[in-house]
Amino acid sequence: MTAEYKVHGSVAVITLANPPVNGLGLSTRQGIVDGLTRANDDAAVTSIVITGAGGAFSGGADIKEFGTDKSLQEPNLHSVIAAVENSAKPVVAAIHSVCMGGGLELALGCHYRIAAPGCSVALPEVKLGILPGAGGTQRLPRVVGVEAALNMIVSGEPVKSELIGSIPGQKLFDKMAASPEALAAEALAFAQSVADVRPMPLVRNLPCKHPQGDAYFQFARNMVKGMSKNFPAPAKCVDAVEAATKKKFADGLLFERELFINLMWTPESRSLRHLFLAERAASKIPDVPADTPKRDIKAVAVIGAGTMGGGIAMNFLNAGIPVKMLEMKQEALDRGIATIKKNYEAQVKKGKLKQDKYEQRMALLSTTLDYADLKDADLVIEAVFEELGVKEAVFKQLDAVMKPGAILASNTSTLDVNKIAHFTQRPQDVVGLHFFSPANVMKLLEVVRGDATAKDVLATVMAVAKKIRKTAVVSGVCDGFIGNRMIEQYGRQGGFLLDEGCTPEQVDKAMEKFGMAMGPFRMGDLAGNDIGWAIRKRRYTEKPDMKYSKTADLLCEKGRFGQKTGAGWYDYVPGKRDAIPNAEVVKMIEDHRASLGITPRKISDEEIVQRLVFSLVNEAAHILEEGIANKASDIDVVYIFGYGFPVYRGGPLNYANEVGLFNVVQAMNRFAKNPLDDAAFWKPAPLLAKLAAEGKTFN
Ligand code: T1G
Repeated sequence: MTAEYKVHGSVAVITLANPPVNGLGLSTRQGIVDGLTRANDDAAVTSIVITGAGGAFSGGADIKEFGTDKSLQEPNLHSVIAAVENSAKPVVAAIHSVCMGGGLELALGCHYRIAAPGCSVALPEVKLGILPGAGGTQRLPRVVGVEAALNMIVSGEPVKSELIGSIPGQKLFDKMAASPEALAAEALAFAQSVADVRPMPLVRNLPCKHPQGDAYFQFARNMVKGMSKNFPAPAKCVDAVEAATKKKFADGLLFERELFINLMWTPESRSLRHLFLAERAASKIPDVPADTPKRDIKAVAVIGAGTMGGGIAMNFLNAGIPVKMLEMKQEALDRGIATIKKNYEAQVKKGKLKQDKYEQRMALLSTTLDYADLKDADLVIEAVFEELGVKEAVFKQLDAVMKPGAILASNTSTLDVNKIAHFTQRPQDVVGLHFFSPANVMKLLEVVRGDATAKDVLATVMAVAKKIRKTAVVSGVCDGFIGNRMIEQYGRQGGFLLDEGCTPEQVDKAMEKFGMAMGPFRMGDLAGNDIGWAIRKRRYTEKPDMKYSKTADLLCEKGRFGQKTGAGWYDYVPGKRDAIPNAEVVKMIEDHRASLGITPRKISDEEIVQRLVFSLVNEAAHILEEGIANKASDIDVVYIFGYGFPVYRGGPLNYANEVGLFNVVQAMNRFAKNPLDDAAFWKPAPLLAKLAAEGKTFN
């Protein structure tokens, strides 16, 4: 049982003990009910305390149980809370650290609540595409008021216990403990003090009204419209809280339950729950145990003060880690520092960063022109020109000066990390840290594991990633690692679609309607079309049989590299990001098409989306087969956090699972028959073909 029972004097204490956050899984729920029965059957017991072991009161329902029979098995959370409310002896919730979701709902079912300061209190269900499903939408408004409750439920954001406890008229807590350390003793004393109080208070019996109900909820509905574009849950949260003001408690509870169950089965909620677990699973490397000793990273060096180097440095400064930046020339350093200052000053101006914090961060930054000054850094990251010869010179210098045990990382986005590692005498200390531009903003970090990379180096950089608030995914060594290798196929399909009859705008609009933050051509204009051009030039010699549309080359030959040249697939007004279609570009595409003797055809948005997204899926299946990615969910994390794939679709592989892998393969077989496409590419990867044939999904 993952709930412990112990009697202290006349108080029975039920302690939730289901690490890591006391998720209210079946055995924990059963343990609570059993503890309540024992306490009520024991004449020596006059009151009951429920609390949580370790670092949480409870993080809510056990997300890992969702979709399994266990999550439906009695006692479900409603039954547990009913058992609490029906207890003949008062039940006190002793809350600390984390009290979220079903954990807060359990506490709201208790007769009393005592909280330690510093506890994060939330109903975050909306972040999983659902809503509080065990009475939270009906009870919370009764103790903190309708508006405060709706704000908490629709935002899903945590509020500190001492803040809620200090708002006049809010009765979420009956008592605030002096400190987390004092909570246990104060809870016992408080439980004894209420042992004989009758009738015992129940939140469900409190009134729940809003003086201008209709007007307020109309306002609330308007407010959530924006966030509800692709997510049904926020609007249902409003409906549920409104029901608390209009229905009897029992009816409100039934209404909430109905909304909860309907939302649980939406693809959006499945995607969000998938991503919640996928993001956390990404930090686990199959053959690197969680307790692998990590190297101490107290000081970092960054080589290159350009856009990437400056952004990378900011991540560490933001985490309070000193950074020494090296460049070849003072003016490059000066430019780099100026850019960092400009970024911080913009944040200060927007009120996102306090002046003193800005100054503290800048104080952690130093610069040098001399490699010898880097020798004491624990981690050095190079972000120099993307050319193997340049990397070789840098890593040979590093190998000569860095102290033993320093981690040498390359920010390369495509070059072979194994080759880079063997420019040094310490390949075991070399790893790829592929940041995504802008490096101080994008959450994704591809950790590229070389053949020789030591396990403790991997464990260390994964821990550092968490410290600098990055979502890290481990990739093996291949051209383009995970994200860029897949995006190359995505880009190829975009080019073929232009040859076959689409305009850039049509493709972009179809993909943005699908939910991509940006279509492929707007994205090319943002990143710089010359980057793809350089890769294709390499491909033309390395892989002469790899088929590409030539339109992108024609565009680059006109110097239309994108926003940085003021024109790419689209035109741009200086200082603005709006993509303005350009008639000459469209004509260039039409002329090129005509030169190939292609008669343009009308291509549906559905075909555009399928060819672009399924190209990601097929390449991802190869990446999984080759062991470049450890698991399918890692690839979804890469695309959500690095490429603007829509969160509500859960990532390309989750989306393929939703479509059905059999249907994906069927579509690919159709594309393979298109003479203007790349039939060889559309041969389903063996893993994908196998899963589809067996009616299975990516894990
Ligand atoms: N169930 C199961 N495991 C959970 C969990 C949960 N609710 N919350 C966290 N974990 C695991 C997580 O997977 C990871 O596991 C470890 O804990 C540390 O997580 C009826 C139905 C609690 C603030 O949405 O917001 O109640 O990877 O890295 O940064 O209305 O986790 O180590 O194996 O995030 O310290 C509502 C979600 C559920 C809370 C801790 N509750 N969790 O943050 O650690 S739905 C939530 C969080 C519900 C009822 C409904 C955070 C945290 P592993 P972590 P952290």
